[in-house]
Amino acid sequence: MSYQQPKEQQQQKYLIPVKCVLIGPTFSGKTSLVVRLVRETFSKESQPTVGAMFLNKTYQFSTHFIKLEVI
Ligand SMILES: Nc1nc2c(ncn2[C@@H]2O[C@H](COP(=O)(O)OP(=O)(O)O)[C@@H](O)[C@H]2O)c(=O)[nH]1
Ligand SMILES: [Mg+2]
Repeated sequence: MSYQQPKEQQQQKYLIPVKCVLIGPTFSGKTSLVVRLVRETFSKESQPTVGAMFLNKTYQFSTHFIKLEVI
């Protein structure tokens, strides 16, 4: 009988973290781009970001998981 790893450990094995930093002038659309990508929403009334904003989203490609971390 073969030992089966828990699902989370299996996913961890195939997890590829990708970090992405958006840099640009105020009001150039950085926050909107990240929010659109991660939450699939867009608001015309976005508030200026104080400090840094951090969001992440995981995509699955076959057996591999790409964890995109955007700041
Ligand atoms: N028309 C249009 N407006 C956008 C677009 N992206 C962002 N905006 C608007 O531009 C303004 C600044 O966007 P924001 O994401 O806060 O910019 P940030 O300061 O770079 O984070 C907001 O009022 C957004 O609604 C876009 O692709 N098209
Ligand atoms: Mg912003």
